Amino acid sequence: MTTLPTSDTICARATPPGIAGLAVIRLSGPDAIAIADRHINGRVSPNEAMARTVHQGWWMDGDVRIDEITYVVFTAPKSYTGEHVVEVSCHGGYFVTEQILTSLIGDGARLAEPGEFTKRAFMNGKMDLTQVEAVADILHAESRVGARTAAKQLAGGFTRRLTETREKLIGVLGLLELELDFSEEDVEFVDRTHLRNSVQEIINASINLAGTASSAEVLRSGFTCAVVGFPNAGKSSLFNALLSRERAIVSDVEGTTRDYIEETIHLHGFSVRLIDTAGLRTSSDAIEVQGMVLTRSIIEQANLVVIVNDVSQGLHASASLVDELTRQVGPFDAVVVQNKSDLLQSELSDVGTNDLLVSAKTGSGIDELRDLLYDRVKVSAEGISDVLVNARQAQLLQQLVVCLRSVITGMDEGLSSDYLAVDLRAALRILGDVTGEVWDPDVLEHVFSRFCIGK
Ligand SMILES: Nc1nc2c(ncn2[C@@H]2O[C@H](COP(=O)(O)OP(=O)(O)O)[C@@H](O)[C@H]2O)c(=O)[nH]1
Ligand SMILES: [Mg+2]
Repeated sequence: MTTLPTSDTICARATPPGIAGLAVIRLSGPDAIAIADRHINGRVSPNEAMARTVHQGWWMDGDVRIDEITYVVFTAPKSYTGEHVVEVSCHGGYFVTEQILTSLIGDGARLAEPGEFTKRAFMNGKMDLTQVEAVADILHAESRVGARTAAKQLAGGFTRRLTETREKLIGVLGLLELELDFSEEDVEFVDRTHLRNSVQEIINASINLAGTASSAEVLRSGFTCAVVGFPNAGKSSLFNALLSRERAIVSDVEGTTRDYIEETIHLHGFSVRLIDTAGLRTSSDAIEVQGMVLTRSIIEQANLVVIVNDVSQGLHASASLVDELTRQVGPFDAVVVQNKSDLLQSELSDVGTNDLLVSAKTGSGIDELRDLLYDRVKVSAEGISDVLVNARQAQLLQQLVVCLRSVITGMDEGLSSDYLAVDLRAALRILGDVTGEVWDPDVLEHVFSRFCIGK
């Protein structure tokens, strides 16, 4: 792998600023231990401290005691970054951490850029790009399942799969190259059916994996559910009922919700972004019209649309709205919720088993609606085991499939092994792009843009 020399020593607060029990400050680079040594006064100094054990001491600024701390020294290459690292735990709070950082900078350390510790870990071969991406996913995970899956990926789940694929491809390439060595004799001693099957297996696995990208996005960013309907259907009331608090204004004045309101609820470890939208109707009010335009774009981006129907107006009172929206934004995944069931004088004769009768006012049917949402989120996250495929990886997997399909077509057309080898080598290069073996500065910048300072 190409590495960049990292001659300087970086420092940052690894925990968020503010009042807290503890804060952690990280120092990484060739001078990390020497710099820490100048400021830590304890029974054991950082220079003498046994690596990866906790020591106690005082952080000093000249003769002034700044804070009582504990610290751990990690000597290169056995550290997160692969360099000398010192991690200092001090008391949380703005001023202590600020003074410690100031003394580090005064001694020649530089404040780290976002993600710079992890970037050094990547450059020093401590992790591949899929693991770097897993770190970002762990930091941002919007669901318990997402965090767990990202942890599996950090542990090398994706790396192992890619290594297996690479080994298979190298095996196929090796056989073809063997054939090339004997090309004079015009023999084809490699069993083409076997090769074809091996390549096809990789194609199938890559298609499946690339196909999990949208599920992974749900685990990474949460499931988006838009609450949509005619004015006064009870959208804001239903939104509040799902949140279990009065968040949106409820009123029988049509057009009350003009903007959209967003809140997150948690369903058994999944987070669901609920969006209460402006009611859809013909209006001449400019702000209300803008709200309706927004609603349409929200529908386009939502994983699920909950159509709130005022059942007192009839079971199918919102059918025209669904038709109109489908015409405007194309097909979308929706469930119809029959609200205001408390207003029904008698049982509805034509109520179907799929009709969800609720009352945002009395709370009846709300638990069933939550269960339904949970089922939908669960389904949308299916197929995920140990990898959270992101857009960058999905795109590369698709390119891999194109290359390998061309190998299969070549075999079917009876192309000679040197032609097939060209596509196989291209496929291997793509695998290298996934793991970041060959990296592009723009790709790295994109990957690290999701990191915070101190990671
Ligand atoms: N009886 C009854 N009234 C409801 C129910 N849900 C909402 N409402 C009433 O319907 C009116 C419009 O509610 P709101 O939530 O603002 O509707 P939105 O315009 O769709 O957001 C208000 O007067 C609510 O009190 C319900 O389940 N039962
Ligand atoms: Mg409303």
